[in-house]
Amino acid sequence: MPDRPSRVVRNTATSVVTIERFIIEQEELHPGASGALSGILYDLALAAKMIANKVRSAGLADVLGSAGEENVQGEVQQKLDLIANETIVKALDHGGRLCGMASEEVDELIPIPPEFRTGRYFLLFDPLDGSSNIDVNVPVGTIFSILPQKTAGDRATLEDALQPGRDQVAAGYVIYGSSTMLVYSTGSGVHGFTLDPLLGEFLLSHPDIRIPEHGRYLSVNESYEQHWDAPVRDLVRRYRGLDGKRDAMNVRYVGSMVADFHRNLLGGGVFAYPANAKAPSGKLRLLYECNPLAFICEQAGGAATDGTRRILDIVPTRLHERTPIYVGSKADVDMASEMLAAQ
Ligand code: P6P
Repeated sequence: MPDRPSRVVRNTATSVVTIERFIIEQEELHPGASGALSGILYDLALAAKMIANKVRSAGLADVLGSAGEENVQGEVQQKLDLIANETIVKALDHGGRLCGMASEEVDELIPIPPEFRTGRYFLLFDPLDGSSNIDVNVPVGTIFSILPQKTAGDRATLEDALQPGRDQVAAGYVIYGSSTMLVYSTGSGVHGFTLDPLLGEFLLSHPDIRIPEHGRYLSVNESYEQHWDAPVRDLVRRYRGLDGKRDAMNVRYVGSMVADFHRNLLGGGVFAYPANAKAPSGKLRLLYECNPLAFICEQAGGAATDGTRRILDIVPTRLHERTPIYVGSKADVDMASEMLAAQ
């Protein structure tokens, strides 16, 4: 058996590496890998390209505006939400690698059709996060989380979905911004790929992303200030340098979690969506928004808390449950834990 490389060596300045090549190289570092996880990642990359095409032409193809229906979140579904949801389901339901899926847009578990083989992974996703921004051309994103199946049957049950985030085997997101990027981790660092629209290929552009220990940016919606508890207000004042205890952070908030998170991942910062009197559990969903981004952030050297617990240690009880979240540069998230734990 030829010696297996312990890591892949390349000149990141000149090497052209497609996401497919990268996935294969990563799989080769795990001798026992079956290739199923690689197959899921390939299919997610395909779905991302298809969604990117729709998002890019949204202003032209009359897919703007709401579909007039309400999803489980009680939000008016955007047409692109539905298209993105269907794209992911159809790209992944027949590969024989999943035992089931769950989506922000669907109340219940999404079963694998009876005519298809199943596998031992469970996929959760937010097909188009920030979709309320679509009509005004603010970047939106897709977020995904992959869990190992826990139950013995060939189809998932709710128990397979309700696992703490620390059990994820992979997580990632796609940001449909000035360029389309796919960022993911399988537990061996965080890697970013930029879509070359002419080639139709995701190319490795950001190998081994690390988030700075101290952040420049604060992403929080301060219009909720009057609804926050006093410790949260004190924390945000601290982040903004208003109590003289630290340098002021630059406030950057576009109202699209993937866009705000991505900027902070690359430049350093903290994204905060605290609980407030109108949303006592916060707004963002644990399973398919907070867990995957917390996994990515920790893999990049950052941290994520709900104020008192590590996000990845929260044991879910409901598919669409929400949680407060402070995620980003470790020193800044630790500050949140220190100031809020006392509350
Ligand atoms: P608010 C978009 O609707 C979303 O789910 C996230 O992408 C975003 O960070 C958040 O809600 C914005 O919420 O209350 O500040 O408008």
